[in-house]
Amino acid sequence: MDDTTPYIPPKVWQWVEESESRFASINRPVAGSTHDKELPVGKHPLQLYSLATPNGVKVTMLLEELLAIGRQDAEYDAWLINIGEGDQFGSGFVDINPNSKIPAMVDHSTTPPTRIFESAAIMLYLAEKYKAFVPMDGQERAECLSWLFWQIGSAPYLGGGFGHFYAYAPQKWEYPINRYTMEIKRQLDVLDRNLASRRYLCGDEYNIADMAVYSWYGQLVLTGLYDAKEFLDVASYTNMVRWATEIHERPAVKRGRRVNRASKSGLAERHDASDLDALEQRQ
Ligand SMILES: N[C@@H](CCC(=O)N[C@@H](CS)C(=O)NCC(=O)O)C(=O)O
Repeated sequence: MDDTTPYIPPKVWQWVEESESRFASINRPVAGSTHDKELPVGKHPLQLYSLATPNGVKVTMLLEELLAIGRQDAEYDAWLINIGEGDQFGSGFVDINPNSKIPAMVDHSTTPPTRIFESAAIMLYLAEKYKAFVPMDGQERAECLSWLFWQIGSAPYLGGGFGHFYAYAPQKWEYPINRYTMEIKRQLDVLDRNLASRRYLCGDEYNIADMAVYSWYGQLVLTGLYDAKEFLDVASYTNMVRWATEIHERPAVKRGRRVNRASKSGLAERHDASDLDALEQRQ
């Protein structure tokens, strides 16, 4: 790309395979599978196919929280889907998520098995199945679903917008960085103002909305997602930092963050609670 020549869009867009972007090997303008690959199935009814990105971590956080409150029937197998290698385009994965994105889950306790894709749909499915971490009626439920859906609508501006142009794009372009920074700082302010008078997003109870929002915005302010803590002046969102820190330190959240993480501090695959126990003991 020559930055000095203004881009004039052609009449009809044509796909020219990128070479510069770090996502060049996975970006495509069409859906569907690229290769045949069956998904493995483990011993538990719940089979998760995912990766420890913020969208993946939300679900493993919830599963670990369910286990922590004694729901042993929430035991699960978590299989690694390496999106950098194109695993999301394998035929077995596309069968359970035609949108080719992690996370996706299959519940084999139903006949036929139930497939669920989209992280918030998976969270709601699990929270309703186990009747935990979601208010079942009234204003509390409306508030929880509002913040849960807020996360799904807002995070693409953070990941696909701000994160992409600030951290991943081949060059730093001022126009998109300004545009998305403006929006992300507005979103952080939305959260910070809400948390000024509430312990959790919906009030006194921790629920799936906190888990979903923490996985993106909590990790942004605490762990340096996109290495943008200073640029975004995250420390100024004091209520956010207080809320995120409390969630970050929960034992189940620490466990959830380690699942489907192919590094020394994590587990590429998880098939039993003892897998995480062993990892925790080693560190
Ligand atoms: N709205 C979806 C977004 C899922 C998503 O964007 N997943 C990313 C990883 S964080 C992915 O699988 N990307 C692979 C690709 O785009 O090919 C959800 O909440 O589940």
